[in-house]
Amino acid sequence: MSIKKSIDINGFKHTLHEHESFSESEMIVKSKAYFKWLDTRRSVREYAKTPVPKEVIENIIKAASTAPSGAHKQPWTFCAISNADLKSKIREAAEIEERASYDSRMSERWLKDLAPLGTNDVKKFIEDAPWIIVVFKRAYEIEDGENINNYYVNESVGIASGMLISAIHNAGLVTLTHTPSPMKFLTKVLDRPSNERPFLLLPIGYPKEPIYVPNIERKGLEDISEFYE
Ligand code: IYR
Repeated sequence: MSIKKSIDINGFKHTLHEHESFSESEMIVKSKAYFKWLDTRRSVREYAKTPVPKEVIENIIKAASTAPSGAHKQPWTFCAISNADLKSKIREAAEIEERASYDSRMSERWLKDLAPLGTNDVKKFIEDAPWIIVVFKRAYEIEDGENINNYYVNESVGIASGMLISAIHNAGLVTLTHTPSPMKFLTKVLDRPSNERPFLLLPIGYPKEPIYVPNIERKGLEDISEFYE
């Protein structure tokens, strides 16, 4: 019997998916290599001003956009900024919020938890990195003047952001998840529509050289998992 290239399920077209699977030993080798490679990723706070081709950023965004999303609504917009004036405006506005946060809005405990990571209110990376991507979540779509809510927006955009970070690492570049709070200024500076809310800001580029990162360790498997066999 020949396998059909496409079939109808409940009135909707479904296409034959050519899935590639591996032997158990190949799976073990591949999954271990992938972990080892992801484990070399580090958040970097100081960037070289070396340019990165726009095509790389386009590919990284396309990789992120393969993320699954609630009802496949793809509730994200990735704003990629290399324009120096805009980056300066964003840095200035981010630092106003961050100064207020570090000076009075964040608790003593929070500041103590961040101390080993060396974060502060100075966000030089926003200007130094050749690109920044501001990820916006699309809370709803506007169709025929009506607001139509998207589904599982935080989950969807969170997954896409994780995939974006992996794609950046795969390109041999570095990033950092910057979360200025509140982030409303990004809507204004980037002139985004009312259905979009800023989610995350990621500088993208090469690390400044030499670069040092905090001497921190990841939790072990026994601390992050429970197996029910
Ligand atoms: N939003 C601030 C503070 C900050 C908060 C956490 I939680 C971090 O892991 C890192 C920083 C900032 O972006 O600096």
